[in-house]
Amino acid sequence: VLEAADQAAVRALWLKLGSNVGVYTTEALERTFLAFPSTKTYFLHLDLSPGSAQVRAHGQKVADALTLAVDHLDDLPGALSALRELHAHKLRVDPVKFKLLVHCLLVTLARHYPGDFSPSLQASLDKFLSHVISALVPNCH
Ligand code: ZNH
Repeated sequence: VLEAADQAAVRALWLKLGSNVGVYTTEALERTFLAFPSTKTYFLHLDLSPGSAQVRAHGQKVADALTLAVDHLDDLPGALSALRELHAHKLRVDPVKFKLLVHCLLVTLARHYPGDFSPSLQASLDKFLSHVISALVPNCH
């Protein structure tokens, strides 16, 4: 479980992001597809062109899952168990790909919140997102 100071930092940032979490996860997805094209293979059934409404809709779903995680920092594996099943068994996403998306999300947030993005906020967010990955990927360590 995330330490109290990390939890507080993540909750405070999430409050600040407000209803824009979906905007940033969408930008993170677009960056992931550009920087790591192998991640696109999971989304061949979607329109991946810049500004695509389908990518935005998917970005919002990922955002909602992250917000759910922020609301359940004491039990991420429980909160994300259905999504873990989905990604492991149905979508069969390579565990490595989660780190690529998380990397792009950190870059996106650093770009939009440069004043907030201290080394310690980066560290807290990185821990939070590592916990999310651990909850989503069976045996990822
Ligand atoms: Zn994922 C889907 C979340 C990562 C791939 N996802 C999904 C969803 C969600 C999510 C919420 C929706 C579900 C339903 O609908 O039910 N993811 C998520 C998160 C993360 C992720 C939170 C991290 C952090 N994914 C991921 C990755 C990949 C993926 C990395 C690859 C690369 N997903 C996916 C797919 C899908 C999903 C393919 C399906 C889509 C459609 O629409 O089809």
